[in-house]
Amino acid sequence: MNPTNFGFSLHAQDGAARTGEITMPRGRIRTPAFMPVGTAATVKAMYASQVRELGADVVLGNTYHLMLRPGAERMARLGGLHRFMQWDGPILTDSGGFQVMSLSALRKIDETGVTFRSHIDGTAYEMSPERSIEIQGLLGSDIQMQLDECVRLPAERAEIEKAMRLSLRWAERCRVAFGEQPGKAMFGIVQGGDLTDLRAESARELVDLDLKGYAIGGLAVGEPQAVMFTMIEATEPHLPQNKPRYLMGVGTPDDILGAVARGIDMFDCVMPTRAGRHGLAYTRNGRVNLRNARWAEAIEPLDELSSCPAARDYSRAYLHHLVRSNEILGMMLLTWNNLAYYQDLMAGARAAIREGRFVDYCAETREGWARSEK
Ligand code: PRF
Repeated sequence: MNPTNFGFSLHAQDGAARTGEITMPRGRIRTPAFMPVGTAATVKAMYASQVRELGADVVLGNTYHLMLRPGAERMARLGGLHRFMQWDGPILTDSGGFQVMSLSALRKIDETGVTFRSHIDGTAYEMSPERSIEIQGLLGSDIQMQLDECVRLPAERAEIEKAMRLSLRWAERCRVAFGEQPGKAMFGIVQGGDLTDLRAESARELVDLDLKGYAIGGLAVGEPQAVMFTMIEATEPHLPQNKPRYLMGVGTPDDILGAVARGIDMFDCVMPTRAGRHGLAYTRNGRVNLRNARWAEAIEPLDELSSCPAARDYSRAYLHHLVRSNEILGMMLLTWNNLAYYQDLMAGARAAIREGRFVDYCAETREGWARSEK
């Protein structure tokens, strides 16, 4: 029986790495978790049932894309995002601000919210923190994100600080708009760029709002990996142990292991799905570019030991042919392989943390990648 409330319990810790479980009416989320990105009500090139079979417990949806098309009110009339896309597990939705700033035209941010024109047809929209939460509710989202402002790096302190404080005021407004919804959650988002004092302040102020979970935003936006890790280390001590932490839009397998080692519980990234549509495969032995002519007569599969048919049953030569011919199946198989790899990486991390061997797991996994394109 699924619970009626949102909950989070930790099962084991190994250094700063943690494994546990978010429980909620639509199902549990085993952490550390990787959330496949389903921007436009589809994890591109995948059936929802396939995503589930790979071991994903939650998928991500985007407020920005879905408010433009098919529209939030229409989605509600159609019975919500879960039913629409045939995914009955938890869905986390991003709030829209980050996508507005990276995709839309004529965007403007002020105290009231964001105004922008659709990248699809130029229609003008306004989105306040309250409207973002309302849209996420209309979509039927289980874990909703506050509206925030993310600054690309490098940036001046004044700009970073201004966005961080605006994000804090918006967090409060989103919390009020969200109200009490026992089976659902609204997460705050830590901002503060590459400045440790601002990160700490942002985290402390958000924690005072007593939210159900905390995301770290504003990273993987142009800074080196070492800076990202330093920012996680500056934030993590200020976050409560008993709430989930989510690093937004990250990342490579190596980024993810490094962030898990620093206490992060949740991730999302377009990398496995997007790379799959561009001929790139993630494997235990590193990344493989299937476009490369070296695979034209390679009978071996991507990974004969994988449990994923896409990795195990098809020759690299066939995948190379599909990619070169721009066949839909090439994208489908590589996306499948990549999401399987990411989900297996997370399952391996969870088991290793449980068994107190996470450091060894990271070392062995990285040794495999070092054999890249052998
Ligand atoms: N804010 C929101 N979504 C995001 C980010 C952010 O800072 C990032 C940054 N990596 C990805 N997605 N709301």
